[in-house]
Amino acid sequence: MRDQILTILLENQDSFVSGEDISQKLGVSRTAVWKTMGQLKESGFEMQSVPNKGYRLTSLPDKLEPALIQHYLTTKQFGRVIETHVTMDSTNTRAKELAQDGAAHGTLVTAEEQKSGRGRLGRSWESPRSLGLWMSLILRPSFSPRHAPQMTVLAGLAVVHTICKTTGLEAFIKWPNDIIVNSKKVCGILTEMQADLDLIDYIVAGIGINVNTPKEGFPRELRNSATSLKLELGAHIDRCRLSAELMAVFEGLYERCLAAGNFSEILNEYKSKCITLGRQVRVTGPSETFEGTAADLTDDFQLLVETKTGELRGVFSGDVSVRGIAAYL
Ligand code: BT5
Repeated sequence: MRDQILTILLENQDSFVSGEDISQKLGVSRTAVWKTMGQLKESGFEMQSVPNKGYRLTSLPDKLEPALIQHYLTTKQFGRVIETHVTMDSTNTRAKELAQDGAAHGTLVTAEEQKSGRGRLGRSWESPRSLGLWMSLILRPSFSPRHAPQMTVLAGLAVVHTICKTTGLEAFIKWPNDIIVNSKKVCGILTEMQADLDLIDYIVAGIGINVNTPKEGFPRELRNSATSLKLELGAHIDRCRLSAELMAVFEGLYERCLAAGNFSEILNEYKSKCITLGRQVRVTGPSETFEGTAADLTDDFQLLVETKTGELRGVFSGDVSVRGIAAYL
């Protein structure tokens, strides 16, 4: 009922809604409406309540509220089911649990704070409370598991477009999973998959965006390589709007590729936003490290690196540091 009442208030922000109207619409008592208004006020929603007129929202809290996100949502499936948490170990871990239990394609898990946010290869992801978008999206695509890495590609491109649309900042992809603004990392992506030989059960696309983090919100060792949208823009950003926009852009790209039956559909768009191309890179693999110039991306988004001897080497995944970006000097 709380979310239903909140939705009514959000849809009528310019006018008053009477307690009577709400109780009739939802088939609940006036006392129940009144109690819920009290709960909403306690969770940070400010409102005017005027006798004989009713209630009107005057300000919204800086919280990832499902009803708020859904108020801005324009998607068919992405983000239509949302599970929000204040504190979590990792939204990816929770999303995998939900996916195992049959959660629908497009289900979104968010947290205000992650205690054990995960990066790739066992690394950790700093996820301070109320300052970022720490979210995991469950996808059940019907294509072959060999295309699973392309979900990182889609997520990356979606983040870049969303940042540009909502803030005007220019963001780039550091292949394969970092998003960069003004040479610093603003977002990381961790895609995990459950599949058998030729069928994907689910993919969890974990996205962490530093939204309103102040400089001192990052541990000292990350201050030269990490940034937030607020630090770059100089203005506070509404995380609910940002997440709804991200869902819309992500779904749009996903559907385009699904309709085209391939991912080359977005290859050129991706290349134009890929900051890695044409730069000096250092590739750190499980058994060796080598340097070269990032020459191109193949149709399946492999990075082609030209070594000093002129050899062209394909890199599927792994750690690629780009000289001049995110503190690789
Ligand atoms: C990533 O790994 O960049 C993937 C991060 C994915 C985080 C999301 S949040 C929602 C979901 N739930 C999770 O548990 N994870 C996902 P990687 O490329 O391995 O980069 C990790 C490295 O980035 C760390 O070793 C640090 O150097 C740096 N780092 C950690 N936290 C950061 C932050 N908040 N901003 C920028 N850099 C950070």
